[in-house]
Amino acid sequence: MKPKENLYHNSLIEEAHSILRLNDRGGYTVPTERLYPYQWNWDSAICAMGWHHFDEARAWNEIRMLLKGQWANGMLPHIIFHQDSPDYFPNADVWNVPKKCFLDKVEHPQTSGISQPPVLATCVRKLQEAGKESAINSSELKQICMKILKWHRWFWSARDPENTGLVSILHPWESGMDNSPAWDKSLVRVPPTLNSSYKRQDTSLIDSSQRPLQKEYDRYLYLVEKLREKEYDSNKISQDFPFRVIDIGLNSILQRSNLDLLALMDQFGMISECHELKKRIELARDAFAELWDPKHEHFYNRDEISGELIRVSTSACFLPLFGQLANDDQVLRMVSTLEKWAEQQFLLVPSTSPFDTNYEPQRYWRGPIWPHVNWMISEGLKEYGHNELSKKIRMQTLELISKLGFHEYYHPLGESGFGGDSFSWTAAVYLILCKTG
Ligand code: 9WN
Repeated sequence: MKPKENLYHNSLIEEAHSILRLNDRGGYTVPTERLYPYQWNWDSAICAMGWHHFDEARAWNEIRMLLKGQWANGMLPHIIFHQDSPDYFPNADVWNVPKKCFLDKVEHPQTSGISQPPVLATCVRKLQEAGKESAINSSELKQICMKILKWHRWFWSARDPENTGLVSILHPWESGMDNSPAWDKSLVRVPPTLNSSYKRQDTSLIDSSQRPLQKEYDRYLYLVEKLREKEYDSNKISQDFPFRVIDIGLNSILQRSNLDLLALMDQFGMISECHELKKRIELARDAFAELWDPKHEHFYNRDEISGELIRVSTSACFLPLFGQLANDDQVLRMVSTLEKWAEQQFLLVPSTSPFDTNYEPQRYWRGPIWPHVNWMISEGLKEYGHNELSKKIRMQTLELISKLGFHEYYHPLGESGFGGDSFSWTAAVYLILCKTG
């Protein structure tokens, strides 16, 4: 690794700026060239925070462009296809979202039909706190908050119709941690697609040892076909839908975003909206107790069809720290698990526990480190007063990026970077972590 003083090197900061500019497609940022040629939901929210370090106006444009994809029912899709590209599968034609889903039937960009972890409200709050008064006026900010609340309401109603406090995902892509071994057992219920002629593009761009297996893609596609058949309408998607999981990562991020949205709306005196948010925050807080396994002293995901906890330890299981959802004892247990991993020379935080039988240090979400997940865990630890571990994660992330470059994900032994390069949210996280005290 390079000596520590190089971590904040001006040339790296410049490089991070250049990557965001390189991936700018006129108001929105693609995650990386070719591999991901559209606007992705949670990538974009993180990128806005990166942009904010050197171009506030551009940061707000990122958010405006993202919100252009919002559906009439409030859902904010995981991909917005602002323009066509031959490089990605599945494209807008495969999703084939009916026009009736959109508010504006003419101008609305094509989108996918599922969502992604809703980190946007947290990013908007960070922008507002760090920004100049002039960068956005309060009436527009209020409108942005209303749109985000509409999205969160969609999660509450479409993905938690029984009002339990926890929302489900209906596709591994909705978790943003697509190929996590946490979904393996639940995916067994999902049959493969009957479409044998589709062509994946990812493995022609990236070594297949770093990407999901074909059997997983066949199931991802089956789920898209099923959702498309039901026109993405939650009233038509019956209880026998074959994949229904409580993703602890998405639920933690949603809780954190609810807290941040509450703080923003409180500034505007939006009393009834604040009341609604507070109720939901309380409900989720109580429901989270069910995701804690006292025997293993660990938070876990839950399969909604079997009702069982999914006892696979992943980086998402530490995100209750970010959502301020853990009690003191749970925080101590999480800290001690992370310290145990670190003692064994693993850099933090591997996406799957290095002690899990499914651990694969270079395959998608089955082991490698993702910088934006580290940012969230490090933030959470700091808020709980675990400054040393928070700082360790921050410094290790900066070291990885400065030593290996701006990759999509990294080997937990710090040997190499994988996936796409010149990666936008890695550049954004570098800028965020450089400025974090
Ligand atoms: C499917 C863009 C996205 C991220 C996800 C990551 C990956 C897409 C893919 O890339 O997912 O949405 O094709 O693999 O898993 O978190 O938002 O960076």
